[in-house]
Amino acid sequence: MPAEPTAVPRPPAASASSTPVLTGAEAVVRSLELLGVEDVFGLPGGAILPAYDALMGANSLNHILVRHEQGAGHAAEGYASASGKVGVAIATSGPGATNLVTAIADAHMDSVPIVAITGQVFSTLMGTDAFQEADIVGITMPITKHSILVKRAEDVPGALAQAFEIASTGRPGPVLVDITKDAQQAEAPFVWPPKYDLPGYRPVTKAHGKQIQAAATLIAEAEKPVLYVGGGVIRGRASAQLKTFAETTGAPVVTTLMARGAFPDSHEQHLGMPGMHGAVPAVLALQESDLIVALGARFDDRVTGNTSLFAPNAKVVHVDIDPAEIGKIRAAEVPIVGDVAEVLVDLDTAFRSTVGAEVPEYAEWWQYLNGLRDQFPLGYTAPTDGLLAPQQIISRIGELTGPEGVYVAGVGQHQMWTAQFIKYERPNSWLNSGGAGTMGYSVPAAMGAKVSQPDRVVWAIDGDGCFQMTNQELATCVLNNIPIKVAIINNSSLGMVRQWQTLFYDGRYSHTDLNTGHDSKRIPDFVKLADAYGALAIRVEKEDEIDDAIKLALETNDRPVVIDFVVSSDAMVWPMVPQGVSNSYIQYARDNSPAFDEEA
Ligand SMILES: Cc1cc2nc3c(=O)[nH]c(=O)nc-3n(C[C@H](O)[C@H](O)[C@H](O)COP(=O)(O)OP(=O)(O)OC[C@H]3O[C@@H](n4cnc5c(N)ncnc54)[C@H](O)[C@@H]3O)c2cc1C
Ligand SMILES: Cc1ncc(C[n+]2csc(CCOP(=O)(O)OP(=O)(O)O)c2C)c(N)n1
Repeated sequence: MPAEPTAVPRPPAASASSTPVLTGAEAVVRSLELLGVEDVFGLPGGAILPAYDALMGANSLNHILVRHEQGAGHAAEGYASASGKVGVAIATSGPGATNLVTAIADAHMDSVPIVAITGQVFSTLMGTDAFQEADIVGITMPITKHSILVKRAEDVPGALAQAFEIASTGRPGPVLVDITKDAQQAEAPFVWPPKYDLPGYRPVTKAHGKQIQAAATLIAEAEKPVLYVGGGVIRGRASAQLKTFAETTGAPVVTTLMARGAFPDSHEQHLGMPGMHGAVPAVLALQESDLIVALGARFDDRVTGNTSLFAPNAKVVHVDIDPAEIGKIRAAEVPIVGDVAEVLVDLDTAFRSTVGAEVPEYAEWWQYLNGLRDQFPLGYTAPTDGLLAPQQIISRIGELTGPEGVYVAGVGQHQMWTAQFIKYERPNSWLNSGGAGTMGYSVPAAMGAKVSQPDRVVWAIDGDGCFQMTNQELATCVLNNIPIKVAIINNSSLGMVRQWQTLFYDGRYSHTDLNTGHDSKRIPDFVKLADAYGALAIRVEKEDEIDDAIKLALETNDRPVVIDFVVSSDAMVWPMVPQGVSNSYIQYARDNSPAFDEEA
C-alpha cells in the first residue's frame, strides 16, 4: 500500500495584499463561518484531520462529535428540518464517508437541505485503492443534488458556497463536498465571497401567469376539489399562504406524511393524512375528487395506492418547484413549475378575480366528506392482552407537550401512530423519514433538531427496533448537554413487518421477535442501557404510570430522558390500504370489512 507523501505541494505565498493566505482546511472552517453555519456534526479520521485541526481555531463554529457518521448525517437532517437552515455533517474518507450514505439518501428522498463534507485521500493516490479510499462522489452521485470533488485549496470556498446555494434553493437536497487531503494541507489566498458559476442551475420560482389563470379557472369550476398538500409546503415555508388560499377557496385539505403541520390539524377544512395509513375522509377525498390541486406533493405510491386506479375522475393541477416531478406519476391538466409560496399568492389573487362574489360552497362535497368524518373517526381498540396501547401513550405525549414540541419518529408502526395521534398545528414540528423509511433516523435527528431549536421540547418517538440502530448518539446528547426525550414504543418486535406477517403471511412471524419486551429476556434492558449512557431512564408498564413519566420527562432538562413504554405486540396501524390495490379498498379497522367499496 503506498505511503502518504510527506511533502505536500504548496502554492507560492500570497503577495503583499490584504487577502489572507489560508490552508484549505482553514478555508473550510472560515467558509462555513462566513456562510453562517453555527453547528456541525461529525467524526474525524486521517483524510479529514487537517480540517479537524483547523476546527480548533474556529471562532464561532460549534462541532459536535457523534458516535457514528450515520448519526451525523441524520443530525444534520434533523437540524435542517426543524429550523429550515442547512445542516452540515463531516466525515473522513472511505468508511467514514460510506457511513454517511444512508443519511444522504434519506435527505435526497425527503428534500432535506444538508451539506456533507468528506475528506478524500491525497489526489496523487486517488484511483490506487489507497488506504481508506472510496469514490464517494461516484457513490453519492445518484443520491445527491450535486457532488463536488475539490483537489485544490483555492477551490474550497467556492465549492462550499455553491454547495450551500444548491442545497438550499429550488428543491432542497443534499450536496456532498469531497476534499482531498492535499487540498486541505495546501495554502491559497482566501477570497470571499468566492466567484463561482452554476451554468444551467436556475430554479424557477415565479410561475407562468397563463398557468395560474388556467388553474384558477379549473378550481372555480370544480365541484369536488381537494388540496393535496405535500412536504414542499414545509420546505417552501408556505404554510401561511396555504391557509389563506385554502380559506379563500373553502376546499378540503389533506396533508401527506411529509406535510403534517403544514396546515393546522384543528382547522375545520383539514381532513388529515391520505395514503396507506391515512384517515378515511382524506383518502376518499382524493379518490373521489374531480380536481386534485397538488401543492409540493409527488404522488408517492404510499398515497396513490394502485396508481392506475387512483382518483379516476380527477383533473390535476400540479405545483412543484422541480419540473421533473410534474407528470412523473400522474399526468397534470395544468402543470405549474414554481415556488409554492409564490404560486399560492398568485393563485389566491387569480381565484378571487375569477369567482368574484360567487365563491363556491361545495355543499354536497362537504356533506359527503363530513359524513365520512363522522362515520370513520381516527381511533383504536384497546389491546386484549392487558398491555398498554401505543396510541394512548403517543396521544398523551402530544397532549402534555403541546403544539410547540418537535416530534421525531423512527420508521414503522410507531411512526404511523405518531403521524396520526399527535395534533400538529405548525410546520417544522413533525420530522420523519418518509421516502427512504430509514430505521435509526429518530434519535440522531432529534439530537440535531434540539441543537437547532434549544428552546423547544424535542421528542424522539422510536421503535424498539429502530432505537437499537442508532441509540449510541445518547452519549453525544449526554456529553453535549442536548436534553432530548426518547419514548421507546417497545412492542418487542419489528412491529410494522410483524403487522404485514399477521395480515398477509398467516401470522408466520419469521424473524420479527426482538425480545425486548414484557415476556422476553429484555435483551437489551433499555432502562439499564439508557442509565449506562447517563440518561434518566424510566420504564412504564401500567396505564396509571403514563402521565407521570411524561411529566417527569418534561421537567427534566439537565440530561436526556429515555422512557421504555412496554406495549402490546398485537396493536396494529389502522386504517390501511393494502399495497397495490385501489384506495377505494381502504380498510378502517381489523375486524371491519372494507370501509368503502369491496369490489374496487
Ligand atoms: C412505513 C411508511 C408508511 C407510509 N405511509 C404513508 C401514508 O399513509 N401516507 C403518506 O402520505 N405517506 C406515507 N409514507 C411516506 C411516503 O413514502 C412519501 O414519503 C410521502 O408520501 C411523500 O410525501 P410528499 O408527496 O408530500 O412529497 P415529499 O417527499 O415531501 O416531496 C416534496 C415535493 O415538494 C417539492 N418542493 C420542495 N420545495 C418546494 C417549493 N418551495 N415549492 C414547490 N415545490 C417544492 C419537491 O420537489 C417534491 O416534489 C409512508 C412512509 C413509510 C416509511
Ligand atoms: C434500515 C431499515 N431496515 C429495514 C427496514 C424495514 N422495516 C420497516 S418498519 C420495520 C420495523 C421497525 O420496527 P420498530 O423500530 O420496532 O418499530 P415498530 O414497527 O415496532 O413500531 C422494518 C424492519 C427499514 N425500514 N429500514
